[in-house]
Amino acid sequence: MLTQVHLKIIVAEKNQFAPKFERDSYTAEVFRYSDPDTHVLTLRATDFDTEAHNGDVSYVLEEGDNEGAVVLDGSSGELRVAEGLRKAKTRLVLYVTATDHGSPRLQDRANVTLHVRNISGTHVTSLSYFELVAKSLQTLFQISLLCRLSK
Ligand SMILES: [Ca+2]
Repeated sequence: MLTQVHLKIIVAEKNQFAPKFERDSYTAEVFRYSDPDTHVLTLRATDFDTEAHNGDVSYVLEEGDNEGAVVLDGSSGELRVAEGLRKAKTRLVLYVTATDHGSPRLQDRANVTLHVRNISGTHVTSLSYFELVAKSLQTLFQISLLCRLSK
């Protein structure tokens, strides 16, 4: 008696490349009283595998002094403000991983240093040092001119 068996063999590409973050470390400043869900920065890792699972990347906030200050979107890598930011330390160091979906899974790690400011300083940081000095001198000149005129 002869039995016929059909086998289906799926050949998958090997997971050759680990995801690689654009940088080993990221730095960002964030205003302590930002609204929850405010964008902080987006982490990106590139994986050169062309097959879907091997090249798909997920992001995880692994450890660090997070204190619930930020949340990380696992698919997009976007870091956003969370409720805990208002009570966080002024400097937080977080560790994130980018892991592909291949077998075995490969990953990369990066750190994020967050400086939590108590004052919204966008108007200050948009000026250079020399612009700030020039504006300060201009203000002092105007004050001294007003003082002389009022005498
Ligand atoms: Ca890969």
